[in-house]
Amino acid sequence: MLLRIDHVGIACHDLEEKIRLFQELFELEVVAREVNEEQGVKEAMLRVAGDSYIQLLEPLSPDSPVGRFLARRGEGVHHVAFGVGDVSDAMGRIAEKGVRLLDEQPRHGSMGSSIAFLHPKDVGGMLTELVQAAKRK
Ligand code: V0V
Ligand code: CO
Repeated sequence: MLLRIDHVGIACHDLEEKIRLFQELFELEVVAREVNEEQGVKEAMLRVAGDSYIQLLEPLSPDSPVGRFLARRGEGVHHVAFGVGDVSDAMGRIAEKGVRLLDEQPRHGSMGSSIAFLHPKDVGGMLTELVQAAKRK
């Protein structure tokens, strides 16, 4: 069902500062940036290799998933995202196993992807995202 680790999402207070840190430490390049109002984040994707990325996330407000996470736990790993071929199919198969889906429908994600989240309490404490990449043109 899973094709790869698509990205690891890192919550931070200052996106520009953390972009500089990851560029400097690991010589990564920013390949996309986006403000995603629905998810309450400003984010940047830094390519590690192939289709795997570090996603840096700054909250748009304290009352958002990443804002609440920062207040409670501070900066650090926020979620792990797995690449799947068909996100709706994967959501159905995982929900059948009793895992709570945080999204009823796939939503818009970074770089034109379709995404859905699984409840961390049902995945060993790991907030999990499923990602169907946009079709290449
Ligand atoms: C909360 N919990 C976490 C967690 N956030 N555990 C692991 N990792 C996290 N990131 C724990 C929390 O400590 C509680 O445990 C429990 O889950 C329930 O939390 P809650 O009180 O309901 O906290 P909320 O209201 O902040 O909601 C948490 C969830 C929320 C996960 C339900 O953050 C959510 O819906 N997230 C999905 C959307 C999202 O995260 N978007 C931002 C990334 P205790 O204390 O009860 O033990 S956007 C993105 O990745 C994009 C756009 C992309 O990839 O393209
Ligand atoms: Co993500």
